[in-house]
Amino acid sequence: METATLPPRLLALLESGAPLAVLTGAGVSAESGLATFRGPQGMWEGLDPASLATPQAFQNDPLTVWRFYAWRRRQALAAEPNPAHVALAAWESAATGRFQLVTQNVDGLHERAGSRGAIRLHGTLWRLRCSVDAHEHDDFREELGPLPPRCTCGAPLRPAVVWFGEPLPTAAIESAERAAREAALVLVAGTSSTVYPAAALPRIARAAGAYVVEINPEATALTSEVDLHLRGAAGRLVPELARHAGVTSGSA
Ligand code: BV8
Repeated sequence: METATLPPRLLALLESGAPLAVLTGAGVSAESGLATFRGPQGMWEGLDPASLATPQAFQNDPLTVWRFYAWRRRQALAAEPNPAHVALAAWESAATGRFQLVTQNVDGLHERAGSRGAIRLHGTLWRLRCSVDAHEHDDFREELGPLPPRCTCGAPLRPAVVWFGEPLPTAAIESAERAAREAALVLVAGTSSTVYPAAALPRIARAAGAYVVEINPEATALTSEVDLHLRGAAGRLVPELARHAGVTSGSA
């Protein structure tokens, strides 16, 4: 469906500035050239990222996991925020009502586009933490020398991301669930809706009465449960929805 023929209920929610929550996944960074997790290309040297994004992988082979994340950082540094990131940052600035961005992405592109209050469910590539006591370190710099870099306590440092099998930061998931419950409109963009507990958020919102719109060129595990599936790229559809909400700056 083109956004020119949006359902009246969605247009009313966009134009009224009703409380809005936006959940993004790796697909929102696809048009910036970053590989998605479950894309056809497999993310890294044919390895399954999910097999690398685990504490066990890090324990078994910290060097390979570090090389994976160093590659992810180089990819993210070479990427630019695309119109979806820019429109969401402009929307957050222009919103008169509640606007909450919740992202599963760790690439930092939302922040580089200007988003200030994004809830980062899965952490960030751009901070490190001790693999023993989890205290966070300064942002990563490539010239740290031999991989894996070591904490002052001697333990290997790790990226400050949430790996599979690890709990999400309590504050992040609780505030994301609250935003989902309080939203009148939820946009779910660029996610296969396969990773929990993030994938539960649109369902929490819908159960609380929200109108849920999915933005994705493909059908996903969520598609049968949303009010509207806008089949297409986030880089085109998110700015168009922002324009309907009266967001004029940024790429909207
Ligand atoms: C936990 C950080 C418990 C690292 C990531 C039920 C409840 C709770 C947990 C589970 C559960 N069932 C299973 C679990 C376990 C697991 C899980 O969900 N497994 C799945 C695979 C079945 N969950 C966990 O382990 C979570 N932890 O629950 O802990 C606990 C509690 C207490 C104590 C101990 C333990 C942790 C999950 C977080 C894992 N970390 N990332 C890193 O990034 O390296 S997840 C990783 O997947 C990324 O963050 C990624 O964003 C995320 C989700 O993937 P998507 O973003 O959706 O990306 P994907 O490639 O799948 O899809 C891209 C989509 O974009 C596609 O649909 C495509 O069509 C679309 N697209 C492409 N181009 C575009 C586009 N869309 C729009 N525009 C385009 N241009």
